[in-house]
Amino acid sequence: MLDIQKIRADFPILNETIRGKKLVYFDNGASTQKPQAVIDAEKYYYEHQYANIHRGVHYLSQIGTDLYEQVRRQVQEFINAKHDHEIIYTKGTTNSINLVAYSFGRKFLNEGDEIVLTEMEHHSNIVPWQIISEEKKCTIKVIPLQQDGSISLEDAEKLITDKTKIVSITYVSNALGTINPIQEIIDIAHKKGAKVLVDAAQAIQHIPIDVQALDVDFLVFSGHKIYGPTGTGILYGKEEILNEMPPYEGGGDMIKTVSFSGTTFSDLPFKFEAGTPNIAGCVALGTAIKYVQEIGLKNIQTYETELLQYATEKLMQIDGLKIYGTSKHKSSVISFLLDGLHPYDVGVILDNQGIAIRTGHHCAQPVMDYYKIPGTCRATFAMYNTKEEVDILVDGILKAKKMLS
Ligand code: C6P
Repeated sequence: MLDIQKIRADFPILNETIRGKKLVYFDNGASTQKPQAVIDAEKYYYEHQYANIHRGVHYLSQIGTDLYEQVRRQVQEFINAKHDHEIIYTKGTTNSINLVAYSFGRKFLNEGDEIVLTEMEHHSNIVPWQIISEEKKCTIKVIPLQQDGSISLEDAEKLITDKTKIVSITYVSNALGTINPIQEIIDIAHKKGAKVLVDAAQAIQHIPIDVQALDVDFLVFSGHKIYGPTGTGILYGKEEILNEMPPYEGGGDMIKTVSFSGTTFSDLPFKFEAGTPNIAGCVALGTAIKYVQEIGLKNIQTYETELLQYATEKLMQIDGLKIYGTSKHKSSVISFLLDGLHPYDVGVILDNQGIAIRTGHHCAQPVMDYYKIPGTCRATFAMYNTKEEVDILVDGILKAKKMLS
């Protein structure tokens, strides 16, 4: 059982008043709010420990390096990676996927190869593959959506073939909340000799993940969606594959020797970490992960599932409201439309009541095309949200309906 009031007290922003109303924050899919401990960790680092890392012999540089590397081991433990050098720091999910698309693509993709995605992917898991596939003359195959927002394993079996080099799939759809059967997809792909990237941007904060149990080849996520700072992210990759991949960016920290006759590259993980990173952000990401671990992802998942069920039941009682994404396996996302009303107008009226939701295509335009809609209103839940807040959302929606109809 979570002590929600205790958790809420850790997040200073939840006490804010927005347009005269108490903030109800349901835009957690876009980014989660930060607990005081994370804010303090970043501040403390700048106030007391700051220097550049991996360079200096001096005390502060060594402290910074130790903290930064300690968080790498913490992430390793969090997702149960075999080695800490399989954890690459990035700027976020988008950056991680681009790194894999270009680096893996440059080495392993050839003309006629196929890349398999799903119709529910975020643009960040579509566009990098389009760019590299054009360069390498590869084909992208798309596992289609079904009406409830899920994909079928029969379709996956048909589309993943001997020609497939990589399957890149989201664990949880940001637009629909669907939890994909990633274990089954990984097994299908591996049987065909294909690698698998799992986009865990919307999963890492909700679902316990064990990369070794999944046997996944790459897993990516953003720090800012798991209560950590913006500009931080992780790429997990299996050692043997990362070792084969060429560097993505060149610069300081990723080399062993440089001369004009040739350069040799660092070993993992530094080969993929060119330039001065977001040191303070990474240190605070460690604090965010510790915060989540102390509460327990299983506890968080149980609570959020209960909240999702409550919200789904309440919202379905509103006349003219349609939920998009009704798969049996869902995470805490509710995308909806009100009959005849534009999502933007609904979002503005909710905002006037202090309720933050996201409206639009959620960077998943193919999903909107599938349903032939311009976008949705999207409420996404985190561990600090409550049933009372869901009731406020329901009242807000009823008010929006009245004002706009
Ligand atoms: N989705 C949303 O409101 P970045 O921006 O790099 O941290 O994450 C990109 C990304 C990749 N994959 C999925 C499944 C995502 O949900 C996101 C980010 C946010 O839904 C912002 S568009």
